[in-house]
Amino acid sequence: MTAEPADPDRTVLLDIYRRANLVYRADEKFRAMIGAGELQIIYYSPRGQEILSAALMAALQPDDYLVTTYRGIHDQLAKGIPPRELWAEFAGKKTGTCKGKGGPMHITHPKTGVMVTTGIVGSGMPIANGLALASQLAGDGRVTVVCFGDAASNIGAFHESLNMAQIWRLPVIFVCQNNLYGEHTPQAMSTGAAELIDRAPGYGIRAVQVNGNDAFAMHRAASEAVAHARAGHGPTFMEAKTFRFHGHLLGDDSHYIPKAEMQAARAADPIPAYRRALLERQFAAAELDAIDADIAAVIDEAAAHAMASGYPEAHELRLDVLETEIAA
Ligand SMILES: Cc1ncc(C[n+]2csc(CCOP(=O)(O)OP(=O)(O)O)c2C)c(N)n1
Ligand SMILES: [Mg+2]
Repeated sequence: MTAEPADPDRTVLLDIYRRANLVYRADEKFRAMIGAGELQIIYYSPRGQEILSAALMAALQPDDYLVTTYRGIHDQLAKGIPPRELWAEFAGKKTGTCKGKGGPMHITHPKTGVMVTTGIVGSGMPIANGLALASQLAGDGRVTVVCFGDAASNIGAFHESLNMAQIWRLPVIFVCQNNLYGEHTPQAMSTGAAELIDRAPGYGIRAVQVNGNDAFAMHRAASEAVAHARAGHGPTFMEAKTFRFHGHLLGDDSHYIPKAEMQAARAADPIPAYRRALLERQFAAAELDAIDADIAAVIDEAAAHAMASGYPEAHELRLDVLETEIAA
């Protein structure tokens, strides 16, 4: 008989709770503000994928690298980007991570290891290999995580990157957040393989399939992949199953998702499920409520700060592009 794997330490469990609920609150606030006309942006809700990112990022060190996609607000917040700076960048304000000139598609914050956010599907993986190669050459012990979707696993760069990472034993973790849809197309219509993990053996790469909505399983799988990479053993391909509750972008009526599938996913909502799991482990409801209240205040303040900040000036347009600035 195999023993049940041990839970992470209680501080880690609370850390995951905090990160996941930070994403949850931020998303609620973004949707409320956009709905009220206070913010005019194209918005991609991470609702449903919060636990996956929170458990993944809690397994990393703060200076480990992350590359993610423009639907990656859950990854960015869970990795540690200060909500104020993230919010301001979403709103195009000069107090943002990229001084308001990158916007939601290009969130970058090297101080918290968020090195690249890209809108080009599948393009993050070769970049992650480059970051991991730099760490390997420098011997700095960092691990690079790259997040992407199920549909991105059909892009050529995915296949080239897995192959190269394995040849060079790069300290990189390829995290495929399989939410079963790419834009408005179900996985089965775009992908020959029924299970994405089945693509990995062709490259000889270590591979693991996990329920990304299960914080315990996700944190365990991520910790093992991190330990493998840090020990110099090379990359992991991780297929983390999840679901998105608001379709591809806000305003999407999700008509292409069978109603029963959506209902089942919502009934298994990972946010309340994780809270229940913590209560079953004798965490006090009051302690979790206090974290929720603190997060709500942090998000409200971040949003107010962003809205009160100014836009970049016209003369700043060509600054921050090259190391040596071009005179305006
Ligand atoms: C190279 C490229 N092709 C197409 C698009 C348009 N596009 C944006 S998101 C998307 C689907 C992405 O799906 P998936 O990889 O599953 O990620 P998810 O959004 O579900 O997390 C597509 C085709 C793009 N941005 N880049
Ligand atoms: Mg997808």
